[in-house]
Amino acid sequence: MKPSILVLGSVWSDDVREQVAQAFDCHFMKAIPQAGDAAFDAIAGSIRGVLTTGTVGVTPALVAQLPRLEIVTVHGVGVDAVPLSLLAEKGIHVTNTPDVLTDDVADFAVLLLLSTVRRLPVLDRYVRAGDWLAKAPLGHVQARALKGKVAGIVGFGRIGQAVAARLQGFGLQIRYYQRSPGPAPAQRSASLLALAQESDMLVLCMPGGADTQGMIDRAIIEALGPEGTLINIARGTVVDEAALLAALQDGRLGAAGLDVFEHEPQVPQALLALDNVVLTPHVGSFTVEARRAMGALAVANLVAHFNGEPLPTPVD
Ligand code: 8YV
Repeated sequence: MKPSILVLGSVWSDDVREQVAQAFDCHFMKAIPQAGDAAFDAIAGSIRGVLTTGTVGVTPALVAQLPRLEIVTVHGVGVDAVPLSLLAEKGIHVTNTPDVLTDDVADFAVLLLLSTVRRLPVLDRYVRAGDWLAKAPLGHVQARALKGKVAGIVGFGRIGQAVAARLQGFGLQIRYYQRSPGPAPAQRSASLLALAQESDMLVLCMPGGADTQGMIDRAIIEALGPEGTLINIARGTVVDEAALLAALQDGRLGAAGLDVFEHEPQVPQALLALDNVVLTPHVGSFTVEARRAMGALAVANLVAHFNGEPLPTPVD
């Protein structure tokens, strides 16, 4: 008999669905089931594994309803939506999908940075609206150059370093900040505030979770300044979204490219009205190739666990 697993979230491509369905008795649910969900109650006692996304994760309440749970597999690198210490206490394994998405997420960070500083969506809308034909003025659009400027990377792990390597090719000077020193010869600023003061653009690549919650606050945003650009491909929770919105509205911050939001998929209505922002729906790893590799690695972790083999990518 195939082990029963719960598959949470709405990101699954047909090939991931097929792969998991081959190996497991799968129960798909788009969101974490609410108390009193009869369909879930009927299967909860049989569930031995959960496959979930980086943002849906699992909650302590869900874990409490799954008495036979042995493993939580995250389809993504970030594990901030998973209660790691609770799962460790219960002896439940956790895995994620590092490395296979690094290049595509780093590419996306660069894409979002370029789109933001060159105001790509504004220009696209200009053509579509017939403004080019109508010879409407374009001089108010503040497209900016990258060359010779300083890019500050917050979080200098695998993704941060991959972003830095790409941005060097655009003639940007690179600095970074994280608590522990990263690999030489990259230049680490003395503090996050110093990095924001020294940089023309900040690219957020740090993990989410309690340690980084609200780290990009009003002081950091103001230090980046009226000509500065903020790019967030990390987690919405790392930014004080209200402070960001206010600074973008009144010109204390130049521009922002945002792939993640505090309460996604909700995006503050006022952000939608701004021309100095580029908004995308949490798609850093959204390529056919990365999503296929993430799916395969997630399934490989589940299969290894149920075969009693070492887990390919456990989270410590
Ligand atoms: C995904 C992510 O969007 O890797 C992460 O941490 O946030 C993303 O790659 C998500 O986890 C897809 O399942």
